[in-house]
Formats: sequence, structure tokens, C-alpha cells
Amino acid sequence: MTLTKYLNTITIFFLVALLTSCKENPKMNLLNEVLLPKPVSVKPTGSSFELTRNTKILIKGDSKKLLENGKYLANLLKPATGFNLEVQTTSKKAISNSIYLVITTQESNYGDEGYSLNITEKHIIIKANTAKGIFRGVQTLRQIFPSEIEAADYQNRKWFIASGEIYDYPQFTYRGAMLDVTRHFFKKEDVKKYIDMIAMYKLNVLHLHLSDDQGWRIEIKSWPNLTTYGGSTEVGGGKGGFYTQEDYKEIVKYAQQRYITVIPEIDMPGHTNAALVSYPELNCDGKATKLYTGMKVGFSTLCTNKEITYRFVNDVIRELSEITPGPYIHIGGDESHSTKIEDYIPFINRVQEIVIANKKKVIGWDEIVSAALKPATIVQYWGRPKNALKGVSKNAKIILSPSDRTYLDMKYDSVTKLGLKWAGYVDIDKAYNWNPSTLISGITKKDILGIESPLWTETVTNMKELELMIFPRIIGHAEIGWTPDSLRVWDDYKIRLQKHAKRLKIMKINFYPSSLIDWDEKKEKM
Ligand code: TNX
Repeated sequence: MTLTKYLNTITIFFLVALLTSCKENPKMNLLNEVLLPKPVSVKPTGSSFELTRNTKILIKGDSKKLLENGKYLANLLKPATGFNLEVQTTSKKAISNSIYLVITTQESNYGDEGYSLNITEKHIIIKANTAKGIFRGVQTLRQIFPSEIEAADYQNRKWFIASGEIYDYPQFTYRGAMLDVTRHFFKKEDVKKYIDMIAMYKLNVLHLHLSDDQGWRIEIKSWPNLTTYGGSTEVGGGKGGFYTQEDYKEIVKYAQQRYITVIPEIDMPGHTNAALVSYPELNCDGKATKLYTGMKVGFSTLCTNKEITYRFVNDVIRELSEITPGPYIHIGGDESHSTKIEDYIPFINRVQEIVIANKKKVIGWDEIVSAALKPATIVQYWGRPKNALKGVSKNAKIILSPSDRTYLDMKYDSVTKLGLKWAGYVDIDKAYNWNPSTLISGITKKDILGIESPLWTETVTNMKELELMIFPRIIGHAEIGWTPDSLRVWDDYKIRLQKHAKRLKIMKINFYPSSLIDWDEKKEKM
């Protein structure tokens, strides 16, 4: 090689190197990304950030929780990108090519779940007052990535995401999902999957319906027959099942790592056949009932004027409180059609005292308003406005679970195979198009703790069926709980949901293809 040729080669090499290093990131518009629930404020800046194998996840300070968030994010991004992103703590500012997670004490209006997310060509910064807020911000960041980020296997592609600024916080502090594990039992791994699914949409409560006529699902060491016998079946006669206390602790911990509070429910005094079958002494006539595998409600009751009933309730609440770090125990109280009202009222009064003595607060279905509510007792509204109003008049806060809007076991439409229809069909629009603060006249935002979507499982037997009933309705409920009413518009939501379907498909999450939405992506592009 002559010297000139050699010099030319070197010049070309440097020119190429220079050009590649100056290559601009593609222009992208953050407003085109589908975010569910919709954030309070999104400001696009028209450029993009590229995630590479050298991107670092930086944790400001030595918060153990924040470090866990960083690792959670690294794990989330790993399968599809193939990147083993380094997670490091730092005392410095964000550096180039980093995702920087920082707890700030300056932003009082973030609350404890709000966050800001700033994406520039150089770095991504998530700020919040708490690790919980950072976790919610991570869920938003996740949705800004292309849908393929959710793939379980390696995707050979680049990972640019739109730049801009998001500022966000929830409108309600309680955003829940209820899972009935009594009518059909769902094993611990399924519950964890459920937790992961609801965490994606920033829900923060998992209410577990743990006892009913068909099954008792939580080990109570002082009353072992509850699970060994009372937990041995389910609707349709399957073998049922139960969580040991260790299983339950594992579920609670898994939820905690996703900033979700588990609220256990022991339904009383009705819905108790599984207990009555396990211990004859809980029946007024001292005779055990039979295991029940049907779908009727309202036929069972604890014997409210026997002392042993309260010893039983106290043991159950005590053991459950010991393994429940969250502040609430749900005592049910619904559909006690076989309990006389003059027995029901003192029972609910006394059970509230037991819960409080065990250092927890009470939640009950709206029928409990006929009792004398304790100051911190919360009423979960499911159908009778009169009950909600009475609850408020007794100074209780309300959780809204209107059955004709939020019951995930209701059929979507006349062709839905699974589900019930006593509260009417609940298609995606019906589930989405309502405002908590105007749902019941006389009840305003200050009375409302939040909303919750219950999935009763009389007709739901496995995860695919469960997903079909909850998706996509639960996404709409998550948005109602999070996003200010003024920012929610059905026509806009409908389009976001339709685009989001691709992500659900990549995650292999089953959903109901309601005819209200044109699910065919190709048509949309035309
Ligand atoms: C009513 S609403 C119930 C449940 C049933 C459900 C079926 C309420 C608090 N209780 O026991 O599973 O309907 O849709």
C-alpha cells in the first residue's frame, strides 16, 4: 500500500466514525405512543433515546427499594432486547446513556404515587417522592417502548423510544382488582401472574376473596379442617385447593414488590358454608352442612348468637392479620339472606371490634351500613345507592364497584360464552364510560376512596378464561381510577385500546374481541 492510499484509508475510516457518531436519533412523537392509563401531562420533544446494551440503570442514593425497582426494570427489558443492563447506585447526576431513578423530596404535588419521566436523546430520568412512584413511572416507560419489548424471546431490532416529558399522578389512592379464588381455586403462580397483569396498569390493591360457600382457601392453623375439608372442592365439583400461610406470604411479598396491597376477605356471616361444613359447632343446630359445588348465594350463615362463633372469627382474623402487612381486612357481609337483620347487626358490630383489636381496619360490602360503622370502616358499594349514601351519612369512605360497570364476571354481550348477566351486559364502553364522582347523586369525590373491579369466578375456571373476562375491561377501570375524568374520552380511549391489542397479543394475554372495537390493525393503517 502506498503512503497516499494508506492516508486515504485512514481519512475514510475517521470520516465514517465521525458520521456514525453524529448520526441523529430518529425523530419520534411521544404523543403517538399508547399510554394506559393516560398520564396527566405528556409533552413531546420530537427526538428519541436509544436503549443499547451499554445503557446503565442508575439508582440515586442507597435506597434498597429503588435498587429493586432498577433490577425489576432490567429484568423487564432483558428477554426481548437480550441486554444484561447493569444496575448501579450512584451519588452523581444522570450520565449519558443511562436510565436514572431518583427520589426527590422537592415535588410535593407528586403525592406518593406520582412521578415525572423525562426522556432526552442522552438519558431517561424518572423522579418521584417514593420508590412506589418510581415503580409507577417504570410502567409508563415500559409502554413507551415498542410492543415487542414485551416478547418473551429475543427480538433482533433497535430500541428507540420517543423523547419528551411526562408528569403524572393518580386521581384516586385506591385502585383495586378483586379475585374470587373460592368458586374456582387459582394457584399461587396464577395469582402472581394476575398481580403482574394489574401492576402494568398501575393498580395498587389486590383484594382476595378467600372464603365462600364453595371453598375455604387460606390455612388457619387453629382451625385446620377449614382447608383440609372446607377447601377440598369448588363449583362444578373440582378438587379446589388452598394457600398455606407460607404461600399467602409469598403472594403478599410478590404484590409488595409491585407496590400492590393485598386485602384478604373472609366473607361473613353469610357465604360461609365451607366453614359450616368443616366445624359442626359453628351451626346453630350443631350439625355440619354438606360440601357445596353449585352457584347459589345467600343460603348459609354462621350462628351469630353462639360464643364459639366469635372465638372462631377472632382466631381467623388474628392469624390472617399476622400475615397481612396491609392495613385492611375485608369482612364481606354481603347477601346474608339467611341471617335475620337483628342478628346481622350485632354480628357486624362485634366483628368490626375484633378486626380493630387485631390492629386492622374494616372493609365490608355495602350491606354492612345497617350496622354501627366504626370511624375507619370502609364501605364497598356494589349495587344499592341507598347503602352507599347511608355509609357516607355514617362518615364512611366508599370504594366503588358498581356491578353494572365493574363486575368482570358479567358477560360483555349476548354472545359471550362465560359469565353471568344478572347485572346486565358490561361491554367495554359501559365499563369505561362513567365517572366515579357523579355515579351516585349525593356522593362526591371526597367521599370516594377509589374503585375496584371484582372478578367472581363461578364460570371462570382457568387463566385463559380469567384473562378473557378481565381484558380489556380492567384496563378501562385502571384508567378511571388513575386519570382525571376531564382527560378521559371514549373515542380516544377506543383507539388507544385497539393499538394496545398488539402488546397483549405479544404477551400472550387473552382478551375479549368485543365488536365495539376494530381489532384489525391492517385496516387501521389504510
Ligand atoms: C354477587 S356482589 C356476589 C357474589 C357472586 C356474584 C356473582 C357480592 C358482594 N356478592 O357472591 O359471586 O354476585 O356475580
